[in-house]
Formats: sequence, C-alpha cells, structure tokens
Amino acid sequence: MFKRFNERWEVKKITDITELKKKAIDLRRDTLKMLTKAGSGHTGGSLSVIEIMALLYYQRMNIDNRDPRRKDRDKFILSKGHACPALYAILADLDFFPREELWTLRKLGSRLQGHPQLGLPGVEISSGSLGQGLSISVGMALADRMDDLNTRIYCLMGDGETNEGQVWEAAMTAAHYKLASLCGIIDCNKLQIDGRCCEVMNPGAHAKKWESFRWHVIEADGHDFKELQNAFDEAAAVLDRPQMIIAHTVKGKGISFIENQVAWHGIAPKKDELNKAFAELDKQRKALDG
Ligand SMILES: Cc1ncc(C[n+]2csc(CCOP(=O)(O)OP(=O)(O)O)c2C)c(N)n1
Repeated sequence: MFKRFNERWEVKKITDITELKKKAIDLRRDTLKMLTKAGSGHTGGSLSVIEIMALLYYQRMNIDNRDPRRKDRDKFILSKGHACPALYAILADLDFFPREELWTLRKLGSRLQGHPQLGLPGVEISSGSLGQGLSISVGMALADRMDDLNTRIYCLMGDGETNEGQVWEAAMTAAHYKLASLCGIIDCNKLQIDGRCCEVMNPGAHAKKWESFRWHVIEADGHDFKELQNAFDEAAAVLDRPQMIIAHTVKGKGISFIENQVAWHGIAPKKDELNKAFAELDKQRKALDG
C-alpha cells in the first residue's frame, strides 16, 4: 500500500529538477480538478504555492505516511489555510490518504474541507483564520527542542496574511528564543483577497522587517526549484536564529488567464475553464518531455 523510498522515512524523494517540474504540473492538474468539482475555493493562492510545497514535501522533509504523527517528523504548517487544495494534492500523492478522497473537497462530511482540519492524515493544524500559523510553529519548535528532537518546522504564510498583528508577536518570540529549527516562508504573490497588498494594507519591505526582528532573511523566486533549493540549503545552515524565505511568486501561476488576477482569489474554474487550463498544462508537460 505504501510507497517505500528509504529505510527511515516513507517519503518519495525527487532530486531531479525536471522531475520536480513535472510533479508541479501534475499537482496543478489535481488542484484545479478538485476546485472545479467542488465548485468553489481558492484557486489563485493554491497555484502560487505549488513549487514551494513540492520542494519541501518531495525533497526536504522527513515525513512518514505510515505514521503521520511520528514525533520526530518535520512539520509543515500551512498558515494560509485557504491554499489547502495544493496540500491535499500532495498528501494524496504521497499516500497519506486515498486519492479518490480528493474529489470530495468541500463536500459535507468530507475530511477535505475548504480549510484544513486536524483529522486528515498529514495535516498538522486546523488553519484558515490567518495569522495564527507562525505562533503555532513557534510552539512546535520550542516543544521539539525541549524533547531534544532534531526536527525542522516550516511555516508557509501569505504576504497579505502578514497584515495580522499576531504574526509579529510570533516573529519576536521566535527570535528571542533563537529558534533555528524554524523556517518561515512568505508566498509573496503581491495580491490578497480584494486587491494588491500594497493598496489594501502596505506591508512595506518584507526583508527589512524580518531582519529587524532578527531573522535570517533569504529572497528567492518561488517558482524556480534551483533557487528554492539554494534558499532552503542556506536556511538549514543557520544555527542561531529563525529563517524567513521571501518567495516571490505569481498568484494563479501556470494558467495564463488566472495569473495575477485578483478575481481568481476565491473562485473555482468552471468546466470549460478547466479544459482550457488542462490544455495549457499539457503544453508545459510536452515542453518538458522535449
Ligand atoms: C483572520 C482572517 N481574516 C480574514 C480572512 C479572509 N481572507 C481569506 S484569504 C485572505 C487574503 C489573504 O491574502 P494572502 O495571505 O496574500 O493570500 P494569497 O493572496 O496568497 O491567497 C483573507 C483576508 C481570513 N481567512 N482570516
């Protein structure tokens, strides 16, 4: 039933960048299909996080689909919970739960709700109320340190999400406790629910802010696997403070008519739009196959 990849951790590792790119295309397909079947959900912000999450899940994290709550696992906190279709696509692909369940997204009684809920294997926290994930991550990093566990905690937030004051309490706490096992990522797609971040509530310069909070800051193209690899390598080498990767992304990445459109924040593709999107993804796949 489970895919076996190495002795210690039951995780499918993909090191080849072309293979990762192919995986990203497959994940976009599943994400879009899920949303279309549900008839609602967050398309733009699910598509912008695909490469970041694919790199973590397929290459970096120690996780175990036979024992999702295993104590010494690395933890991924999807603080921008509305992007959960991307998370579900990955967890199903990694056999944390049956793939058929993907098509129950947002249905009554489904374990795959419009925001992640504890109870679905692989989901670390119930999220959706923005601003809370980093505080929870701080708690997890402190707890794992107390238990002498050599784990990494990854927390993915939206750039709009950083409007929440609680984020900055967590930022201060993580630096105070020198939580070097904590790596935050901001999906910096420059849009949020109803407009451009700089117009709704301008967060200013992300990098300078996190640096002033005594985090190690790294900027990267959030769709470029090589840059992301380098960013996560650099982060892992930091031993005295938390790290923040500011990942520059495009909301709706991969589908021309969804990219950079605020209107696609909280709607799902209709059937004909899904077909158009699939045609674009097929083209991208062919280009990779050479
Ligand atoms: C506490 C809270 N306030 C408001 C919302 C409604 N909301 C859902 S998504 C969103 C925009 C978030 O923007 P961003 O973090 O940039 O996400 P992305 O654009 O990447 O989808 C808002 C305000 C929420 N989920 N939680």
